[in-house]
Amino acid sequence: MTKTALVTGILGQDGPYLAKLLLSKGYRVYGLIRRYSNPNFSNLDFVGVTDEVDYVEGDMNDEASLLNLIRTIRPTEVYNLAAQSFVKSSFDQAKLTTEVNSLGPLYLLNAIKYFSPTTRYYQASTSEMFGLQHTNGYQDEKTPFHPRSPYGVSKVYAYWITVNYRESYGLFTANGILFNHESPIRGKQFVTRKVTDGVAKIKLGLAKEIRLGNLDARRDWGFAGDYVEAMYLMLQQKESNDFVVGTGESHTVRELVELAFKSVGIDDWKKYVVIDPQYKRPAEVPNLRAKPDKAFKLLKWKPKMTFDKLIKTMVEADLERNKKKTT
Ligand code: NAP
Ligand code: G4F
Repeated sequence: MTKTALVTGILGQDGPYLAKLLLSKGYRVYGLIRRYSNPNFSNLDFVGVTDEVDYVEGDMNDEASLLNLIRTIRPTEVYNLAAQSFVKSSFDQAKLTTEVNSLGPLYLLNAIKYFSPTTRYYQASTSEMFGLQHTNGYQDEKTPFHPRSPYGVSKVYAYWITVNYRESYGLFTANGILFNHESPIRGKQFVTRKVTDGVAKIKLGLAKEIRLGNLDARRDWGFAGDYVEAMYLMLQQKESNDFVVGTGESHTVRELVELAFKSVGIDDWKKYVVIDPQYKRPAEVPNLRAKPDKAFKLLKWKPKMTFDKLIKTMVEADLERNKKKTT
């Protein structure tokens, strides 16, 4: 029997990498997209799977559309990647963020409970749930949550409703508590891509500066292509479980900036960076660093791409894309 997967958030960053992985394993992949006059398939084009995905229409805010999809497709697995995922915007659009990120997962879980209880469910949980909390400088599955944004708060609800439907109804549900992961198709608002795109533009003479917020924040940055493997592995386990996924290394935004400029031969990066208060947050998450021992042991998962390689790869991709604008 061909396995089927419904992937929400298929047009985002993680969706295309996950779709590619599942297709390579012989899955039929259904990708949920919202109703658009002109949907943007550029991320799927980048990984080369646009024509292999079956697109289905729905919205995380529209319960009936999700009920109907689960009832008709009855997928082997659901990967719920859809979210309002930009932390900064969640402060200004808290209600929308809560509806998509908290109620959306509830609608999907209810649909599975009523119409397809053998479907396995993956919830895209996040290290943002830890916020200020850490255990000796790290976060693992036992670290308590103290979210610092409406985004983080919305994801804590989704985390617990995912656990609750496992405990209450015996559904196979897994939370992947993923730390920051990036790639050449990362949205340009997020700091890695904002920096790599900005550096490429400066190198090519298309821009003069990059405006940034807090350079002291530390993040555990990995490669999205590695992290979707962990998502897949979580749904192949005997028992459902929750896992922290990260590299175990953290770097400041300042280090990221320095590295990106260095990769194009610019050492005096401070000339090009302007600190702009509009990019600071009402409450910051200062330090995220994963302790992914459980994933290493039970999933036998390991990140393959280093931070240096990741940033260099992103800068190179942005140089290529921006060069096209100069010709
Ligand atoms: P992303 O690039 O922002 O993609 C999010 C996707 O969600 C987009 O395709 C978006 O659709 C879709 N979406 C938003 N609202 C929707 C709605 N109402 N109905 C249907 N779809 C909707 O995010 P990502 O980086 O791929 O992350 C995937 C998931 O992992 C997210 O849930 C995120 O919160 C979580 N996560 C990400 C990271 C990370 O570092 N990347 C770390 C931990 C957890 P449109 O394209 O139509 O806008
Ligand atoms: O790249 P960011 O916007 O990512 P953030 O807030 O860590 O959230 C991302 O990772 C989470 C996992 O931990 C996901 F759940 C979430 O969906 C998203 O994918 O910001 C990273 C850091 C922050 O501390 C921010 O304050 O960079 C700092 N920063 C400094 N200047 C900036 C900027 N961030 C952005 N986006 N833009 C700046 O100009």
